[in-house]
Parts: sequence; structure tokens; C-alpha cells
Amino acid sequence: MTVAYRQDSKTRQLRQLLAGEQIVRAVGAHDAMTARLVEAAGFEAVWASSLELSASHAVPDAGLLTMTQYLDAAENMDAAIALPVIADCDTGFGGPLNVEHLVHRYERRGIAAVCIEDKVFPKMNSFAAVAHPLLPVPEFVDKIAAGKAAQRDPDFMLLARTEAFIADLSLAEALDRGYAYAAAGADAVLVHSRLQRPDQVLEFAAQWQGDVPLVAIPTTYHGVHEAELRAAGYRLVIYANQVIRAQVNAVSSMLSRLAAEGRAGSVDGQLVPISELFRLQGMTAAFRANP
Ligand code: SPV
Ligand code: MG
Repeated sequence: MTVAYRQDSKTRQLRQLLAGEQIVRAVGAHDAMTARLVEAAGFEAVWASSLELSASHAVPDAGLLTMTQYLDAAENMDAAIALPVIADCDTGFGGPLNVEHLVHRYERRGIAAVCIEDKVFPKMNSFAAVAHPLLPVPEFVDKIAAGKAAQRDPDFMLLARTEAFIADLSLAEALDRGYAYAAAGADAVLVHSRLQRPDQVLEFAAQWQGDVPLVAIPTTYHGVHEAELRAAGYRLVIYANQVIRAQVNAVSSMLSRLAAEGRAGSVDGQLVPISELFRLQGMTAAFRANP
């Protein structure tokens, strides 16, 4: 017998956010601490990013890490914050059975939503200068249907991402894919673009007649304001990789100075105090940093 259960309120929290007037802002993270920093900065959701996670393992964002590694990372992030986590699941780790399996596992571990994309496994990050072959629509639709059939909490969400523009396909193809994915039960459609300007995502939204929320990732078209995306019809914006890029920048700059100066105090101005680290990692007053 299948027992229906409601894992916690985070699935509902995300649904309610997406039904609101304001655009929902998710930020990419790769571990519990970076998720906590996203929360502290006032964003509404965390994106458990494949690029951030792969980069944090110093491996290509090319489907190298296992589902278990992605899931453990997403759960660690979720456990550290009150925000909902939207987990980037690349191509779903395989076929429809893999998507069914991932939905079971992610749902049980408290993740509010998962996102799968219509590239062929093994996928390559969308900004890599390589071909990005896509699955035929019926095959991706089967994955979406399998995932949706597997969920128990009705508020759990499956986002379907089309890489039509990444594969240099037309607006018509992107729209056809979006409609097919929504018809298969996707709770939102993410339309990705690697142009320097937001033209493709704005044209997509201008034509879109569907009623599931649209999602954008303004990495290359970074000049666009989130208010402009909201006005165009987007309900979720994902700042997918700024956290790890800032981290690499800050750490490299500190290390260069430390290597040149040879004295720990030379980089004090680039560090948070130990007490701030203690606060962020939830250490009790008994372990207050001294000094
Ligand atoms: C990610 O953050 O891993 C994404 C977005 O999937 S992108 O890197 O733009 O493909
Ligand atoms: Mg990704």
C-alpha cells in the first residue's frame, strides 16, 4: 500500500512563493555554508547547482558526479536553512526509471523541487563551446511523466528545462518543447539561453501561452534586471553560479597576498573573524571565539 505523506512545509512554501506577485529569487550554492549565506542575504530559495557542486569537487560539470553525491549535497544544504531547495538534477541521471528513482529519493530527503533538462546524457554545461544534442521530445516527456507519477507530496515540484536555445534551435522549437513538457505534468518550464542579451528568453515569454511558471537563469545576459524578467512573465530567477565564482575570486586573491607577504596578519582585512564563522556554523556561546 502506498502511504501518502507530507514531508514538511518547504514544498508548499515554494509553491506559495511561485504563486505570489513578486519574482522568486533562487541562488546557486554547493554546500550547507554557502546555502546559509544565501539565506542570510535574504533570497527566497537555494538552487543546488550542478556547476557549483562540480566545481567545488574540481571536476567538469559534465554528469560526472553520481546522483547520491548530488542528493547528499542538496540534503546538507536543506538541513542548514529554512529556505526551500531546488535541486539541479541535470538530465535526471538516466532514463524514466532513474527520474522515478530520483523523485522518490529527493522527496524523502526534504527537497522542495527538482529540475531536469532535455539534453542527452552525459550532458555538458550549457556554456561549454561544444554541441549540445537534445533528447527527442517523446523521450523527455516520458521522463517528466515518470517523475510526476512517482511523487507523493502533491506540492513537490518538477521543473523541466529546455536547452533548445543552447542547442541553437528556433524559438518555435523551444516553445513546442515547453508546451509538451507542461502537458506532461512539469510544474514549471525553465528556458535557458547563453546569449549576452536577454532577447531569447524575452521572446519566449512574449509568445508563451502556457500556464505553468517560467524560469530564467541570467548568467550571460546578466545586464537584465529581475524586474524586467518578472514583467516579461518569469516567476523564478536563478542566480546560478555567482557564489562559487565569488568564492574562487576571494580565496585566490587572499592566497596570492599570503604567499607574497608570508605573514598571516597580512590578509586579516580579507577574512571574517573566527567569531563570525562560529556564528554561521551554529556554535554555542560556550565556544565563543577567544579572542
Ligand atoms: C547550474 O547552475 O548548474 C545550471 C545553470 O545548470 S548553467 O550552469 O547555466 O547551466
Ligand atoms: Mg546545472
